[in-house]
Amino acid sequence: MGIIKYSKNPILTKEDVPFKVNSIFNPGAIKYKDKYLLMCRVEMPNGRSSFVKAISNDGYNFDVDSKPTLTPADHNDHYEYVEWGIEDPRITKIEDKYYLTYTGYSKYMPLVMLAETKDFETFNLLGPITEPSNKDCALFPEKINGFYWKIDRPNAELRHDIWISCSPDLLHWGNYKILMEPLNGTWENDKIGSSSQPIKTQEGWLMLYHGVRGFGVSSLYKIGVVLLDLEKPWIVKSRTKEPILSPELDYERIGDVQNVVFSCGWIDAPDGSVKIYYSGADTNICLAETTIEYLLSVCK
Ligand code: BMA
Repeated sequence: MGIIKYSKNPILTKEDVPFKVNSIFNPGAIKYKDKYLLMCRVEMPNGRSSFVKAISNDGYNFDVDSKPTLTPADHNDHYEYVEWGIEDPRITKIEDKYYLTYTGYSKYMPLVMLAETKDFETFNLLGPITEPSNKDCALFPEKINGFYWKIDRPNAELRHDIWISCSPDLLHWGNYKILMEPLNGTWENDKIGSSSQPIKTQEGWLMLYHGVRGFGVSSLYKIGVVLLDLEKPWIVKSRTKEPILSPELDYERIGDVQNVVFSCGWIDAPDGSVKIYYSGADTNICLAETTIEYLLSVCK
C-alpha cells in the first residue's frame, strides 16, 4: 500500500476550533470507546499552549471540544513547570488507564510531565517524570520484564539522541540506556526524537520518530520508523534508511514553522491498517494512512 496522505488534508485547522487560538497541531492519538480521540495542542493567543480534545467516529472528520481540556492553570501543584505551556502529548493505554506524556515548558526549559485519566475529562496530574531538559517522551503500552518503559530525549538542548529507561511505578525511573543516535550526513543528521507511542507487532515494537536536518535558515522535520526488540526494547532491530513522511505540500511547508511534518500519535486497527496523525508546519493537523506490513517492510 505504501503511505498515502489524505486527499482532504489538513483535517483540522484553527477555523475548526470553537474558541480563539493561533494554531492547532501535534496531537496525541488513541482509540477511546470505539472512537478516534486526538488530544491536540492549541497555541492560545498569548503564545502559550494548552490541550483540546477532538473526537471522530471515522478517523477523518473530527469535532473539537468547545473549551480546552487541559491547561497550564489546571496544574496547581506543578504550575511552575508548565507556566509557559503544555505541548506535544503522546497517549498510551496501560491496562485500564490512559497516560499522557507531554512537554511542560517554563523558565526551567522543557521537561516531561505525566498525567493519567480514564475518561479524558478528569486528569490525575502526576507531575514531572524527568528533570529539564527533556521532551518527546512515549510510554510502552505494557510492562516488559516486570517494568514500565519510556523513551525520551534527555538534555534536549544539547544532545540529540533518544534514550530508554524503566520504572516499577511510572514515577521513579532508572536503568537509562542510549537507544538511537542521529545518522550523520542523512535526513536525520541534526537530531532525532520519538514521535508515537510504540505499537506491538509480531516482529517487535514499532515506533515513529522524527529526524531533523538544518538547511540554511530552515530545519527540515521528517518522520521515520524504528523496530525495537519485543523482550529487550533497548535493542534496535532495524530502522528506516529514508523518511516515510516529508514536508512536500503547501500545508506542510508554509505556516508558523516552515517545512515541518511532526507526529505525536497514530492509531492501528485489527486489520493492520494504521492512521498516522501529524501536523504540517506547526499549524494544522493532517492524516496519512498506511499498514503495519508496509512499515515493517520499510524498516528492513
Ligand atoms: C520541536 C517541538 C515541536 C515542533 C517541532 C517543529 O522541537 O517544539 O513541538 O513541532 O520542534 O517546530
